[in-house]
Amino acid sequence: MNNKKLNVDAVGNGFNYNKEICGILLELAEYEKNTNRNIFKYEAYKKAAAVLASHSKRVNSGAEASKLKGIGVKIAKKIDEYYETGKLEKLENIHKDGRSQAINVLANVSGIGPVKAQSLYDEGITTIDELRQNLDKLNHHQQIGLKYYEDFQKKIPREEIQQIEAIIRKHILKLDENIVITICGSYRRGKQESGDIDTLITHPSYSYNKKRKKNDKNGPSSLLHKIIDTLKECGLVTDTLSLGETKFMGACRLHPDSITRRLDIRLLPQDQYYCGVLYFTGSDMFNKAMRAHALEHGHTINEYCVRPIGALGTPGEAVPINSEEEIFEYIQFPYKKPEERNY
Ligand code: 8DG
Ligand code: CA
Ligand code: CA
Repeated sequence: MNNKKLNVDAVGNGFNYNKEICGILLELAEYEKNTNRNIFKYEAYKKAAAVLASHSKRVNSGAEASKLKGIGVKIAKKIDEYYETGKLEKLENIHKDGRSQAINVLANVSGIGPVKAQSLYDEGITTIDELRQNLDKLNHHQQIGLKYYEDFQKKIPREEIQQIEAIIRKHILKLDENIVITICGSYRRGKQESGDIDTLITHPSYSYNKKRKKNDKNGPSSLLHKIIDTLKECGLVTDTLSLGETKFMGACRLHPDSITRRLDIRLLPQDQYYCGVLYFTGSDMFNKAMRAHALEHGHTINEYCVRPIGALGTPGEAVPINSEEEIFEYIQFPYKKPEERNY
């Protein structure tokens, strides 16, 4: 679960006829996640917002909205209240509630989740400035998140990601020309702006199924570490939030005076690469729709593999996958180009 702020423009594809209601529902979603830690309600509000965002016309009443999948009686009532009075009492109260507002702000720092945000609040920290006076209460990731708090809130223009991608490619391919690189997320879906840079990498000799020896020079850990070292040397990567065997989370920037950006790099085995590319391309809503479709067609899919579901309901062996298209074929879902996955 990530804590980036939800954004009405991030849901749906094309024009949003229900932008106002979506904004309200996304605010309620944030409130449920951060203040109440109620992930069910968070998901329900997010889903309702996504359904309304992709609806082809403006809904004029709760009754009309409730005909859509994912919008129940309670949300319908809120829509009516908003249309009738021009506001929503629940949201007015949340806005007046200092605790909720403070927790929302704190939970927007990379690395600070709802639990940490609440404990900071309970210790009397309510603003970013106060947090900056209390660095000792934060771990390394959270300290870097705070250092770049303002920068990380800013969206990254597509042209800037293109430039960053070119640098990543140039330096990584110098290490080994067989490395495969795909920038996924909203960038791959063609969006003009993205929240961060989701990079997936694989190498033909790194496979999940082929057992490898310990300390193998081409094993995952040494490859990812080499990649990060190279990207630091060339000046692109400035900070590390976390670095494991297969996952780097960090910060990068084009030039010393550019805005600092969030960069994630994941190293995947080549036999799990396309499931990873599909998953990390998203959108989140598209993934949910695709998983549901897969189940209806006797398969279970996740970020690693596609597995048929047997007669007893248990998943079988992962099927070999060599492209994203093959995943769509397996589950009989008409192929959608990345730009068509902005659900
Ligand atoms: P953005 O960065 O421009 O805001 O949008 P994004 O690229 O679509 O979102 P992201 O948060 O960077 O996540 C990348 C993809 O990972 C997302 O499109 C789909 C997949 N994903 C899920 N579920 C989740 C989840 O709960 N959290 C995150 N961070 N990613 C998820 O399917
Ligand atoms: Ca992203
Ligand atoms: Ca991301």
